[in-house]
Amino acid sequence: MTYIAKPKLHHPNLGCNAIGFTRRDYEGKISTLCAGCGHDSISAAIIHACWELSIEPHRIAKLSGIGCSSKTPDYFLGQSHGFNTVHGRMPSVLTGASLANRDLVYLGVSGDGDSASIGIGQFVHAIRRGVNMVYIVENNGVYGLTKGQFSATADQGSMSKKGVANTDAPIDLVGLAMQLGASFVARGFSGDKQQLVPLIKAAIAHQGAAFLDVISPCVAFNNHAGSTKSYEYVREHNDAVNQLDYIAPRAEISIDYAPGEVVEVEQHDGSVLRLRKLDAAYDPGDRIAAMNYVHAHQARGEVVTGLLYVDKDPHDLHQHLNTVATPFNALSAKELCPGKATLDKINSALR
Ligand SMILES: Cc1ncc(C[n+]2csc(CCOP(=O)(O)OP(=O)(O)O)c2C)c(N)n1
Ligand code: SF4
Ligand SMILES: [Mg+2]
Repeated sequence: MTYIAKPKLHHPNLGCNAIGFTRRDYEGKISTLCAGCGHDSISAAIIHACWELSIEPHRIAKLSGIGCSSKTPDYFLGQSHGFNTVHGRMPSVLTGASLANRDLVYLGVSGDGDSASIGIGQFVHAIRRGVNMVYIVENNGVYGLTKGQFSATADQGSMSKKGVANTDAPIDLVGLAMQLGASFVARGFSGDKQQLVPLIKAAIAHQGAAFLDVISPCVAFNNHAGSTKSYEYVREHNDAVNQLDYIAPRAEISIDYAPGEVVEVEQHDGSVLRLRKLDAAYDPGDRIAAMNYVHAHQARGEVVTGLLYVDKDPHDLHQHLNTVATPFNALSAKELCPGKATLDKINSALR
């Protein structure tokens, strides 16, 4: 990998957020991805969302696997914690980190190859366990880094750059995440920042497993006619079910819509998800109906985007395991090691 640091100088009048940071404080190194790669737009949306949420950068931990998508955490949040794991192994490392320190915001960044092929076992278990995280798949339907082989999310019949049709059935990560019990499921498009930024903000505020599938065209290997993951195809077949406004806790709600036009979901931290319905029949609170809707539209070649499912009362792994609230690094040696007598008692209970 090549690393190019960004110059530190910036315009003195650059706006600050509530904790005094500029957008530049949330940036990383200069990207080495191909010009026009969808992944860079997702990095920009993450920077925007974290800056607007005024999260202190040291409170975020970004983890990834291997791929062009998994390289991107180097290009945003340069002052945050980072861990670039082995291919497909981000979810287990993230789960361990989250169990050791629940005070951080966990941002898992992966690719369709990283999560739907080599890492699919890890993906499904992190989701079904309800790890409190934002899990983003930057989905381009190919293994970009290894030069454009079809990935497991490539649609059947989608054409490769060389004109060969994909014959395998695709894995739909959104449908899978809903079936596995993710409490927040959304799909965005790297070419629609207006839709993507509030989805990322809402996913960060969500206390549970939040999964975000972002269609992110690979301009080098999968942006031609006949591909269902190209900019042109997604723009033409994008079926957005709602438009989300994320309203931070205690922020004033300034815009009013006519009754029935919006659905409001209050999250545990007091933030409000305000959903302007673009499809009047769509209910993001109904998991089964959402799965049916997404699959029926997918069969027609449409790409359903927006906040697809949200559980108003999510439970996460910490609640399931009744873990201690204090991060391990703040516990004393006595608390971490309760002594021989306690250990003997545990061991004898297992005999
Ligand atoms: C264990 C292992 N197997 C295979 C590879 C080769 N490899 C590197 S990246 C990659 C696929 C990346 O695809 P994706 O996750 O979709 O990321 P993209 O580059 O498309 O963003 C593969 C197969 C590897 N690095 N490690
Ligand atoms: S090969 Fe594709 S995925 Fe990788 S940086 Fe280039 S455009 Fe992006
Ligand atoms: Mg890919």
